[in-house]
Amino acid sequence: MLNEYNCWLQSREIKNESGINLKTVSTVFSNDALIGAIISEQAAEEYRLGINRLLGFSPMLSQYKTGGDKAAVYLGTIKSIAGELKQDLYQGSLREGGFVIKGNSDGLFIAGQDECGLLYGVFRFLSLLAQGKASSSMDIKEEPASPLRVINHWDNINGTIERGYAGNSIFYKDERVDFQRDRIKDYARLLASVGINRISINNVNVRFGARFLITEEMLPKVAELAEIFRPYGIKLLLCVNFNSPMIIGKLPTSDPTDKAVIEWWNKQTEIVYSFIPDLAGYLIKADSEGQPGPFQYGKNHADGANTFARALKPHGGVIIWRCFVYNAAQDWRDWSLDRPKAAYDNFIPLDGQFDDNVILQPKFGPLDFQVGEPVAPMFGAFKKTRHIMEVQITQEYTGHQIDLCYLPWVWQIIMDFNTDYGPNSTIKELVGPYKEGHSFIEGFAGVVNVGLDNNWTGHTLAQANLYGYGRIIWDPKLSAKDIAREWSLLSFGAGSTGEKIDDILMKSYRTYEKYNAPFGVSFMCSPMGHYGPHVEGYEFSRWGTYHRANATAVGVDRTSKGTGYTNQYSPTVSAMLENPATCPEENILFIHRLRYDFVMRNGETLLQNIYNTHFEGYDEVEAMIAEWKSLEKSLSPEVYKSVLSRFERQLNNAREWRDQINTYFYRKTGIADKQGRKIYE
Ligand code: GCV
Repeated sequence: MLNEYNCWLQSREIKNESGINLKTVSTVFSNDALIGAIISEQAAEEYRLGINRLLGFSPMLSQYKTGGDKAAVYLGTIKSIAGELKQDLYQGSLREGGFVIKGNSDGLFIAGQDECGLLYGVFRFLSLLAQGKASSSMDIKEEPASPLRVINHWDNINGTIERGYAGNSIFYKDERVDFQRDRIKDYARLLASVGINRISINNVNVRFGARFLITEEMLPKVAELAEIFRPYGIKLLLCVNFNSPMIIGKLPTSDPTDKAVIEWWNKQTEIVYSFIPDLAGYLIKADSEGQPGPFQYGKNHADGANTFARALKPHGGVIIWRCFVYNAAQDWRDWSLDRPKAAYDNFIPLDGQFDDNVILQPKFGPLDFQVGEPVAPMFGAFKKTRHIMEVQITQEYTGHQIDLCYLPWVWQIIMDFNTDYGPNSTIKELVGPYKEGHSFIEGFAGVVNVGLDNNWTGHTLAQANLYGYGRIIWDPKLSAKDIAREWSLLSFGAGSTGEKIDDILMKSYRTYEKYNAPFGVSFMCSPMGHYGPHVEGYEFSRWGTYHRANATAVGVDRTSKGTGYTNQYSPTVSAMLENPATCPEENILFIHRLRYDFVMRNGETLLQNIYNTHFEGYDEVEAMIAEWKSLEKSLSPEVYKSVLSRFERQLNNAREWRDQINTYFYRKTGIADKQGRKIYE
């Protein structure tokens, strides 16, 4: 039965049906690189732990010696195995982190392109073994689509987590870096097992004591964290405050073009690297929601980013620069301003002006992780700028890990989105290493959903979102269904329980979407908290998040006749979105302002569709609860009860959404539900 803490790395005494004797293992490492050796050692240790976890015995590991005893399994790099054992596993070169798993009459070879590749190869082998898919004739070659596979923590130094729903921070407590070593190591293992290779450990809103993480006083503890993640091939990123030269350095300005400021960043960065020589770099939120940035000095974001880039360059570091830059003091009376246009307007004109170690990080959608948002127009449009895509694994707008919402579902939709800038320009086809003149998306950053809760994610089934994030950014061609199946097999084992659970997962996104704000209209949620409905909670606020519903119509016209947002896309995508008949219906109110009597593709009016989806959403939660209840006997009481209690809260939430949304539109229009279902006055 599921041990929640272990997530998808369950202990499970399975039968070894692979046909391979997994007991004797030779390690064929070339120990020429220090960090490489640490990672290879960890890979071998993970093999030992994994076999023990799955088969209940500890294999014998020994270093390969020419003329020594034959082993059943060999762990190394493609190069070291070719050199020592004359096994030609792969000709050519895989990407960093790639691996080969191959069985032949000489044994089973798990070989990385590099040491991280070996580590990932070991984890993939263990995963396949646990899924009953390992065999003595395996012949697998894999390489990650995304070079940068990043986790972002929004953890605060006081131990709270911005938009965190699974307990307090695993990194901080009481204004200091404070963690349980074992727990961090277990976390690093979970992340590495799905291929994560970068982690930012503090909130992008860098406030209070967190502003001093880059000082000699705090760096020793940060370096301890780096040391725990290092054997797992995961490098740290630190979020920094743009005003650090003033806050820490006591300079009169933080103007990124000022000589003293540039000098300050160079020196401070040297100090940082003296503690963590393999730091991946910095991550920054500038000119955004109260965070300082270059605009305050009349400078643009290339001026800002390049100063950081030049301080990091001598150390091999990068600056990841967020594109969540918009005017957060808007006037609802003004229909001409349109927040979703801001990121494109601020960054696309700078394409080509960033140094080669600047990586931009726009959110996947133009607004803010809303349900039913289209993919942002800057993807496919950048030609000379390195960039990655930000998504939320944490469920800020998707139910706070109280409501079930399986996110790989929407990530698959994102991956399939065709930017239509020439051939092969779907998002999944654009994911890959940067090459100038091409729009390659170098990877992803996922705002993570973990905290100190024993099951890491609050809702046990939300573990599937963390797992799925790693899997889909490694291989964007994987479907949400494949991932759900893998995850449930690993977590619950073979059999109908896991199958039913992945079936529940697969329905959950659409169900959530149905009872939420209708058809991509966005921001009908409660202000600040973002859980539950408050239909006009943001309607007269300063945040630029309006739906503008009146008695006849709802939505914002973002076509070329309206705010002109659709002009930011390639001509074919723009034309597709502009036409209500071709615009995806899940985004239709994001792009169009429609009358309630607009007839949708199923022949029903928009208003009737709003009613229908909200009734259906609630009913579907009830059905999921019934399905969950049918699993009681096959689950541990702890897991069964904790998930059930969340489903019960979800049902209340769905009821509030259903009734408040339906009543709101009924009051606006005076038009009743065709089917006569209960809508409150
Ligand atoms: C970290 C949204 C969230 C904020 C978050 C911000 C961001 O507005 O509500 O909590 O701040 O996005 O992505 O920077």
